[in-house]
Amino acid sequence: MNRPLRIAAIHDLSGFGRCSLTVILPVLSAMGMQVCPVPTAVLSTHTGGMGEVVMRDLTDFLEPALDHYRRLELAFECIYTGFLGSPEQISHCLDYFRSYPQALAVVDPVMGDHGKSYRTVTGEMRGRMRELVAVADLITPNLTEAYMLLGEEYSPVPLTRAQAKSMLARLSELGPEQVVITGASLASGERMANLGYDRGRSAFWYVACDYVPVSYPGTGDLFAAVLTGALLQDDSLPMAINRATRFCELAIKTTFGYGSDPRHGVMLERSLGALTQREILSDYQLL
Ligand code: PXL
Repeated sequence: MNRPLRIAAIHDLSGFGRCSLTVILPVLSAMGMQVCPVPTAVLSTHTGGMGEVVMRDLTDFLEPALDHYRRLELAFECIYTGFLGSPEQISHCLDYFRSYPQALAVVDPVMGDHGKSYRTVTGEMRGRMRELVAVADLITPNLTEAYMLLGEEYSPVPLTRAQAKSMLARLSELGPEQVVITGASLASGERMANLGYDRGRSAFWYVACDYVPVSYPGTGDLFAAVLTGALLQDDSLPMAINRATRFCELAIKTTFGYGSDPRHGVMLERSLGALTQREILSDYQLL
């Protein structure tokens, strides 16, 4: 193929605060891929603590945009969904996945964090998110979203290896061959780790990272974008988790070092160059 891999990224566009499309576009471009943004909503900022947000829902944009791409006979190697503005958008995302059955189907089930739902996410959306997960090849919930998808109450108690494996396997039973849970603590002492499962290989992994006592919005989007880019570059799942974890750690520690307002997100601009390197990373562990 004499063109870069092409990804349709169905996420919101938040003007300030470095999340969703404003991090996904630069990350995947730096990794050598062409991202075609399909915005689900336009917001003045993300919804994490910056007061009254100005939001324009773009539900009625998704389907006509897909029709246009079909008329153009555009090919996509990956369809990647994230923050959605309304329950109907889930049906539209399903149409994108159906229209490109050969494309890698990545669902980041963006619904909440730290045990709570984001304010724009309704009960209906939480329920219907399983329909998207059912058709995904890969899902990337954080721990809060993993509990939501399983219909279980959130618990911040560190997971034993057996509990972590069970969660990953049960999420995979909802549909996806590959599952990655971000931001889990393990009872064996890892305060912050990303966990992965590849059903085809019956293999579980984790990559631990340094704990930083500040939480930045958009790091889940950053992680999922690097992970997707790495898989599209033919990294194995543990290598891709490794790459995404190390990059997020770099961006987070850089930002923490500057002491900037956490609500402004991570200083991606200072870290992006690292993504152009493609050395094999192999400091993942078997879970
Ligand atoms: O990073 C997740 C995210 C995406 N989009 C919007 C958000 C958030 C998290 O707060 O508010 C609009």
